[in-house]
Amino acid sequence: MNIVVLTGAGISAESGVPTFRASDGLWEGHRVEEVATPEGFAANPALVQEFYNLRRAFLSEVEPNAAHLALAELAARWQGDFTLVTQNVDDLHDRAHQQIMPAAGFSLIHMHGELLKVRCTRTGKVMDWHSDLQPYHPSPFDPSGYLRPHIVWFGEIPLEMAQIEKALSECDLFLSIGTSGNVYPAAGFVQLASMAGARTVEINLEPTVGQNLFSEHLYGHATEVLPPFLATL
Ligand code: BV8
Repeated sequence: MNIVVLTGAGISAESGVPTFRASDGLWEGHRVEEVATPEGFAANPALVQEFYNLRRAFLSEVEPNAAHLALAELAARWQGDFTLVTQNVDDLHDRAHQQIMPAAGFSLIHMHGELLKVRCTRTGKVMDWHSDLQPYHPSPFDPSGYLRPHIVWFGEIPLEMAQIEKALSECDLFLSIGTSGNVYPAAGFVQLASMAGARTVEINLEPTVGQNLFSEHLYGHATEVLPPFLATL
């Protein structure tokens, strides 16, 4: 039995990490185009680096919640392949699976990158990074390169797509947890899982735009509805 789980900002909401699509369409006070696109970074690197510096620093103030931990408990006892794909750039899943070790066959994929990693603009090399980046932060990998957040911006290609698509083509169960289903290609994963014949479940605070693509639905706060549901698996 192979499972693919897709998570979004909603699974981190109860840890205190703001979700993205607040009603005013702004993202922590900024328009997405300004702070989450290569063009925005080129136009105003100081604004974009500061936007990510603040979010990177905030991680030290938050902890994994019961939903992250329930997924870690499932991964510890899961017999088949368990692919956890997150759109989130926080490290809350990583910390949950460090607290509760997963069984073999587990993979955690950050398809939109990670706040605690940076990338050289010339060599593409990635390294762990926990402090601030300056607007034009010299790269240790190449004198003509700079360090940018290791984040997939709009218009950029998400990470590990081949691995994700392979897992979806072989999965028996697909859970989508805490995502509004606005952003592609993640929002299309449920269709790939369905084509593979998987059981698909939408688990979210409220129905999403893609609700009809799922065979089952479970609505409520992730920390309340996820642990009892995962216990049935
Ligand atoms: C790509 C990193 C080509 C940045 C992010 C027109 C139509 C369709 C598509 C497009 C289009 N124009 C452009 C596109 C493509 C574009 C896209 O989809 N745009 C959308 C906005 C229309 N996509 C891209 O550009 C992607 N790249 O397409 O490349 C390609 C594709 C495939 C193969 C080859 C080439 C790149 C997208 C990545 C952008 N980067 N993040 C950063 O984080 O700083 S996306 C960003 O949104 C975050 O990663 C976030 O995770 C993601 C999705 O948001 P959600 O996680 O869903 O968060 P949201 O706030 O929206 O929803 C939270 C949900 O939780 C809500 O439903 C809420 O009800 C629920 N909730 C809240 N509290 C709780 C809860 N649920 C449970 N419990 C709770 N307590």
